[in-house]
Amino acid sequence: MRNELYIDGRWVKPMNGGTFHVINPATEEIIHAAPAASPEDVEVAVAAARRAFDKDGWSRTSGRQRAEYLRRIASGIRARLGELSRLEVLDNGKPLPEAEWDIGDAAGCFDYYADLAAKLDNDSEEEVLLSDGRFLSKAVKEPVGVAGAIIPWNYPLLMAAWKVAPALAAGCTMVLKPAELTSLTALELGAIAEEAGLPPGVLNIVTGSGSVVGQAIVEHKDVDKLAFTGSGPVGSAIMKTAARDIKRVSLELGGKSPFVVFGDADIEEAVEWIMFGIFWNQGQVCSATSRVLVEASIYDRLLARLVEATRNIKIGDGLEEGVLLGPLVSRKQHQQVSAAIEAAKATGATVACGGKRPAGFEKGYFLEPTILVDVPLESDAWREEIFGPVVCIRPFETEEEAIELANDTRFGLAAAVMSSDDLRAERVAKAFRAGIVWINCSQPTFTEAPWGGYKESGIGRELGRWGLENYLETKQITRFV
Ligand code: TAP
Repeated sequence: MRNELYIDGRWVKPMNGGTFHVINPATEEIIHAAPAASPEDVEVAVAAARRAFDKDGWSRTSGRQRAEYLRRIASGIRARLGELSRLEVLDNGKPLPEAEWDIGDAAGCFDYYADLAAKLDNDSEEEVLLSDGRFLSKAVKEPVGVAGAIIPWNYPLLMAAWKVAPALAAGCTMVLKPAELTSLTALELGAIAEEAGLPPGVLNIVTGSGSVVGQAIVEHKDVDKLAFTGSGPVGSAIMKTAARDIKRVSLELGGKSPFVVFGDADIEEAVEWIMFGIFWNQGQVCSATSRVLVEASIYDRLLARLVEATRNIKIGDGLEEGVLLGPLVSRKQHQQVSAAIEAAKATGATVACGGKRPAGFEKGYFLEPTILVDVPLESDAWREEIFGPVVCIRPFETEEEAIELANDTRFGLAAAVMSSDDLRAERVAKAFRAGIVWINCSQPTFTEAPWGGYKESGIGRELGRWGLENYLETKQITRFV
């Protein structure tokens, strides 16, 4: 576990000597004192990123050269999959197999953007003769500049990969700030980049709090683009500050995603996908399908099966064999999610299962997987993101009613539908006002497919070629002939 920041290709202590405690959420033990950067450290990091972009020529390297570095980073991550996965569990609490899955995906993300970087070299557009026949014009793509990335704690290394890989592929340089709650694997990414021979200043990693380190990045005049994943209020504040000097902004924010199950769906399959959709990563997932709408004809049977299966989920320390649900990430998150369940009960909702600290767990931020029924449509439990293993479930009568209920939210990140009628599933998928829609499944995420939200769930798309566009400008070059 590292106690230095990665700035300009070197490991440096924070200038003010600051540290913060890293706590294992399964044991509540302090396991490390991580480096807390100051605004002065951010200043040095941004200057290094600026120099690497403008003077050292990262922006002018060929896509193929950048691809080479990205592939080496991917290999470095894979070579340390076991170690990085364990660190992620200690820091975040998630079960080890989930952490291994995330780390493998992070490596895959670097490989994917290596391919796209290499393709950029052959991406030059044909010159076209403009209307009066005396001008030739073409459009070229160029990197935006210095990017600042601020990421959350739910997928620590994976969220870093989603931002670092496309930014570097495009030819941008970056200053990355992981969440204070989960900084360990992001710092390891610095070590992997160093081993990959990435030129100094191309990737800088500064750890510390959002209000100090994050804010300093957001306010910095030499940062051209901000990429943020996290809560709506912080995303909104970032956008406001960024507006001052017209920084480019992409935001991946929260959701309250619906999962519509029709009466012709297979109940067992539906239960499996619902559980995957809401309990994976302890429900701390922006796209978690946290509102389940079930056609009245199968509602009682599906609910009974869901309750039974949920009661069988093995809870425990993420390093323990067979555990499917670890602790929440922090005491604060545990308090917030527990308070949301209590508030739901006060509005008339009924706890069908879960709802409290599991028996036998005195330490650790553990919470039972929870199913809420009879949740009033106007209550916070139905409308606001809980970001924990809590699902609200209710019956519906008609397709129109299901769509109306599904779309009645200020969020629009994800939505899912299950039906054996393909035409109906397609119709409902198109009717959802959400950026990500799953048919007959929930949550599978692919590096090749666009990721992002409608409405208050964000701006822009990550992943796929859309993720690369976030870090590119388009320039027209026109000549007089
Ligand atoms: P946020 O406060 O939004 O944290 C996300 C990131 O932003 C962290 O790196 C955080 O730093 C940083 N940050 C905080 N304030 C900032 C500021 N003023 N300027 C720049 N950066 C700043 O989320 P949270 O407090 O961890 O979680 C709160 C709620 O947000 C959760 O309950 C959940 O509803 C939602 N959330 C959503 C997502 C996704 S993926 N959409 C992810 C996490 C949380 P520090 O944490 O280090 O201070």
